Amino acid sequence: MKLQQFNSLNDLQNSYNTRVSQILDERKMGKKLVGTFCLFVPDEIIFAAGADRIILCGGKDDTIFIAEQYLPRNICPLVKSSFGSIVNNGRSGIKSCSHFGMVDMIVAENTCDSKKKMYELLRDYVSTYVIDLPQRPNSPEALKYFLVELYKLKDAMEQLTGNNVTVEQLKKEIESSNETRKLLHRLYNLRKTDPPPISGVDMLKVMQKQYFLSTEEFKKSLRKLLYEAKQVRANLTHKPRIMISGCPMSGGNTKVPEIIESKGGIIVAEESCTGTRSFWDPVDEGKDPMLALAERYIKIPCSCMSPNDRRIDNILELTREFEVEGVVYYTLQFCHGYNIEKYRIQQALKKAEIPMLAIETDYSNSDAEQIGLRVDAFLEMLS
Ligand code: BJ8
Repeated sequence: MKLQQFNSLNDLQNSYNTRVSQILDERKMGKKLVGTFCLFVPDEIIFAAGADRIILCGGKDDTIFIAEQYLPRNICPLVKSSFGSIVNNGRSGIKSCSHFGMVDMIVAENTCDSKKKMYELLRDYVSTYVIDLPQRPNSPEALKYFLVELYKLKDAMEQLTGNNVTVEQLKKEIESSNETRKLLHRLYNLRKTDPPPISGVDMLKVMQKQYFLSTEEFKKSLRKLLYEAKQVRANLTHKPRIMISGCPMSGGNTKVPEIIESKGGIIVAEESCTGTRSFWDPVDEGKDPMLALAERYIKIPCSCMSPNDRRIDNILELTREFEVEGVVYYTLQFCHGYNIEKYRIQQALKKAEIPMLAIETDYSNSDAEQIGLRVDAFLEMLS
């Protein structure tokens, strides 16, 4: 299935300049822009304070060499690419995306070691606020602690914007984000058919825009895409149904899904932060909004959490729901959390009789051929 089949996808692909102009206009009107790197930062609080937000996770190779002047080489490419883009702004011949230089504040989070140490360096370039994320999600103390952290974030956002975050505004933003989550569920439901109407590469490109566009623009695109995807008449060719599980694939990084689909597989779901983890659970609209946010966000099964059995349960549930025939376990080089979790996940999948292929890679293309050979063999085994 090619990107050009959906006009809405073309619009999404071409949305960069429009979004940058929108931010420039907002800034002229005094609106603040917050940069984020992670799903644990609740957008709802940022929006309720009247600020806009944009994701700063880098998925491109070209700023990594800049980051390596400051950071060790043996940390994950996502951290290096992001840091390189921010530090680079206006300093070298490499052209970073301009939105990296537009944020008034970064709201970061203590997750993996690479990220949290990188944030310490970022402070020299842009105001950086870090949420202290408790990492034992099942303990009641952790929830209480996280709730206090979210109240502190609310205070920081009020200070940044000069606006009060009201309960009404929070509820409105929660409803709006839940609406996005519902639209994404509807889109993912279409992928349960055989074959699905949308390729995994296309779906990833949609997901990479989730935290880049404003929520209204993103929802508009999702509605259009849903309409178009429902019109697709599926041909009857079955392809091996693959789920990707692991590290996020930030904007610019589509290497592995492209290889899988060029070799004849079809990706039907992504258990990742550029997939189901970002929208699967809604925020409870019947509760106090701050508590409901804390409860929802602390449950995100990132590998920084311990224990993280919730992630294994989710993976197994997704394999059943999407009738997955094989899992490609994707880790970025030097991402220890996801790399170590691979063992238990492989054991769980083995028990469920679902084959798994582990791929560890970076943002370069130097290993593309070798990955292609391994994917070929994996798909052949599945068919
Ligand atoms: S909630 S996955 S977005 S932290 S790949 S930087 S984990 S060493 S991106 Fe993440 Fe939030 Fe977790 Fe999601 Fe570290 Fe691994 Fe790099 Fe990672």
